[in-house]
Amino acid sequence: MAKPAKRAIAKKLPAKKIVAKKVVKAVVKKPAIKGPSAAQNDRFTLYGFASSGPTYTAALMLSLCKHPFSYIHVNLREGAHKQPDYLVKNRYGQVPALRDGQMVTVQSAAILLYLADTLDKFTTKVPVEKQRVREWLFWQWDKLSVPVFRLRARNKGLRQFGDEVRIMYDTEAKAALAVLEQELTKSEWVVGKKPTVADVGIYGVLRYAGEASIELGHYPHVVAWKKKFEELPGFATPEQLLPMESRLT
Ligand SMILES: N[C@@H](CCC(=O)N[C@@H](CS)C(=O)NCC(=O)O)C(=O)O
Repeated sequence: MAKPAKRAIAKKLPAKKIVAKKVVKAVVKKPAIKGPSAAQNDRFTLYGFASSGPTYTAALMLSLCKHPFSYIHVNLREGAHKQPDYLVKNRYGQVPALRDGQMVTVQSAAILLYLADTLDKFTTKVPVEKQRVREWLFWQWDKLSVPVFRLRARNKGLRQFGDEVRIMYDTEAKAALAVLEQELTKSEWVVGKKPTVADVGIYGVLRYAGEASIELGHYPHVVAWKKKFEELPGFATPEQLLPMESRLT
């Protein structure tokens, strides 16, 4: 009686071994599927300049989306942004520009909207919210970016204008901050309950408020929002994201 039972067990063993091998193979393959593939690594190339706020905005979005990107340093000081090989990428002769495969897209707010759509991150499916996000990005460039970046450029010695103009930009920046402060008393993020590219775009400007001699302490909701934004996974500073030379993935 004992012998046939032993034979039956012996016969089943090889079959069990094959199953076990297959399981091991599947486990080994999993991380390769989840991690960034070579194609993902190669996908985006950002052209920019280390101290450029709009370049930081685009790099920050890629970082928040945890998407690797190559970085090409465009030497603004040597006029590289006005050379034919760069003007083919950005007809406006400015940084940043973002290459996604064969396509190059420019204007940082448009880059944010493009990345939000293509990566399906920092966006919303609610049509009215989607429209609000666009409104805030247009507002940001119209009312916030211009005074903040002009004041910063003056402090850095990159632009010269007198006190009258400085006061005008300062007043404009304060008026814009009052609008944002008011909005953030009603809503946790700029649009709705989750961060969107509206937050990314506005943060990309207010990061430089100090360098523009703009005191954010007068706007407590803006300060709280800024702190919360800096705690988002993938957040990184301009210094962490933008080197002074090109960097390939
Ligand atoms: N609206 C543009 C502004 C870009 C911009 O002002 N870039 C600056 C560097 S921060 C630049 O390239 N300046 C050189 C120039 O305008 O000739 C954007 O958002 O991309």
